[in-house]
Amino acid sequence: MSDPFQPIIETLSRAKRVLVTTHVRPDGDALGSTAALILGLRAKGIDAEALLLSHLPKKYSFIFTENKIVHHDVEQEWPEPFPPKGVDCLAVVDTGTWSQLPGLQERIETWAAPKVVIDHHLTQEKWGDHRLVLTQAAAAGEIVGELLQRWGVTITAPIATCLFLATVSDTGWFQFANTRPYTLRLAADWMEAGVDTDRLYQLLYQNERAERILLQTRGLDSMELLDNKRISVMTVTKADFQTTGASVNDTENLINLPMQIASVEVSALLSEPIDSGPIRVSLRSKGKLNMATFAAQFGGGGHARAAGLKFSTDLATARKQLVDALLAAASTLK
Ligand SMILES: [Mn+2]
Repeated sequence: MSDPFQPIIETLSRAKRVLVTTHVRPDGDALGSTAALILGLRAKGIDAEALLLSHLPKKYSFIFTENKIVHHDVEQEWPEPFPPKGVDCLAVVDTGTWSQLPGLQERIETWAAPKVVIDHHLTQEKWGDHRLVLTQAAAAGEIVGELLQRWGVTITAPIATCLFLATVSDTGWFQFANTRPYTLRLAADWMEAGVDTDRLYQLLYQNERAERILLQTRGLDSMELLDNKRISVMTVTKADFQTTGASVNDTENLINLPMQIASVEVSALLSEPIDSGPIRVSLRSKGKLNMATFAAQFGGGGHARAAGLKFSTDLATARKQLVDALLAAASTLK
C-alpha cells in the first residue's frame, strides 16, 4: 500500500505560501490542526496563513494569538484578491465537505494551485489533488501530528500544544469512544514536548462567563419533567437574560444538561427574545424520537438528534403548543 502521507508532504514542500482553511464554525480540532500545520510549515521555511469561514471563537483565540498566526475572517470579508497574493497551495483540515466550506468552492474552481485535504470524517466529497483521510483518527490533530513527524518537523511545545488542543477537543479530553491507544501515545509525546495540560484544561473547561452559569441556574430551575420523566422542558425568559446579564449565546449548552438524566429522552428549551422576535425552541433527542421530523410540523428543521423551531406567540402559548406536541410524539414510543 502506498504511503498516503508522502504526496501531501511533497506538495506542501514545493509551496512558498500555503493558505490553510477548515470548516465553518471551527472547533478546537479545526483551529488546533490549522495552527499546528501553519507552525509546521513555518518550521520548514514556508509561509502560511489561515482562512477562517467564521469568526475566530474567543474560547480558542489564544492558540492563534500566542503563535502570531495571521488569519482572514471571511465573515468580515473575503480577502481581495482571492486567492491572496503569493499563495500557491491550499490545505483544508478537519473537513472535506463543500457544505462545511461555504463560499470556497466557487472561489477556487479556476485556481490552478495544488489543493490538499487532511481529514478524519467519513462524509467527504472527492476533491483535491491529494487527500489524506483517515477515519480511524480521533481528530484531525492526530493526522497533522503524524504528518509533521513524518516530514521531520521537530514537535516543539507550541506545536504540541496546538495538536493536544485539537485532539482533546474531539475526544472530550480522551473520554469519547473515538480515543484509541495511538491517541494516548501521541498525547504522551506531546506532553513530553512541553504541553501545559493543566493550563489547557482550565482554558477549555474552567473558563465560562459567570453570566452563562447564572442563566443555566435559572434555566434548570424552570425544568419540568413530563411523561414519566422522559421529556424535559425548560424556559428562559427575557427577565432571566436581564437579571443575569447573559446573552443569547449563553443558552448554548443549557439544553444538554437535562440529557444527563437517564430517563430523559428529549430535552426542549424555549427561549424568549431579549428584544423582539419569535420564541426560539431548541430540541435534543437521544435517538428514539426524530427531532427534525418533530420540528418540521412547526416549520422548523435540523437533524434527528438536534433541531430547532420558532413560535410567533407569547411564551405561555408557545410552551403549551410545544408540550402538547411533545406528549403526542412521545405517545408513539412504548
Ligand atoms: Mn475533527
